[in-house]
Amino acid sequence: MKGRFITVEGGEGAGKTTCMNWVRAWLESRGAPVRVTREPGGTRLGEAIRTLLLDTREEPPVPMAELLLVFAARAQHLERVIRPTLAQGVWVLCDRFTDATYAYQGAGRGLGEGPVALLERLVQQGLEPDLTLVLDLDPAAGLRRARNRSAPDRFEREAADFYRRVRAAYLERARRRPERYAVIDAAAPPEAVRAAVERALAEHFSGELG
Ligand code: T5A
Repeated sequence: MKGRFITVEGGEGAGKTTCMNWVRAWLESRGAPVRVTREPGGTRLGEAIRTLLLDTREEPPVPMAELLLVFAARAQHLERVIRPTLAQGVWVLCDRFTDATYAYQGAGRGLGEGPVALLERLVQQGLEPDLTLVLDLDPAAGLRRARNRSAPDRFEREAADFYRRVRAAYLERARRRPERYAVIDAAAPPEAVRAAVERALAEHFSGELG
């Protein structure tokens, strides 16, 4: 049996890292083998591309170069990690995936959905997550959380309007395909966020995991 593919998305500081730990614990407690990974990243090449994308000391890529770099990392990740892992029956839990590209490069950078959709078809050949958890949070609150934790990366230096577009894009994607997404109120206290995440997992997977 093939593994399932779950992604966690949201704006800066929405609590993805925290949420990934909850999802992993929920799956493992039900006997599902899980591989945790992230984008951009997940392979040596992908992590090198991540550094190029996030490091404020690097030359900033123009939006189209940024889009192509994200998909270059994704192509490597899919072929070397995601597809083989799923084929072994192991679940893949990924911190961000193509919804982030629609949100950040498509909406945030203003490239639109067209170029993202084109590359998605080319690179993914129909593969998409079984479930995407969207942690929804007012961008100002998310940036405050992220800045309390570490120095801002290149994306965390964008203007407020950029994050409003990112948030709106995530919500719009979830609205169009409610069966593939669960929108979680990430402004709630951690216990409430965890409960909402676990409800979404149960709704989607308890039939197959018990
Ligand atoms: N990117 C990525 C693109 O532009 N295109 C793409 O296609 C892809 C894949 C890096 C960047 O790459 C861009 C988007 C990103 O800018 P990242 O490192 O995954 O991606 O993204 P970040 O958003 O920078 O991740 P962070 O690590 O900053 O945020 P998290 O993981 O969402 O937040 P987390 O869990 O570390 O929590 C932040 C703080 O909040 C607290 C936590 O303890 C922590 O201190 N917290 C809460 N506080 C109160 N209430 C709660 N419910 C809380 N939950 C967590």
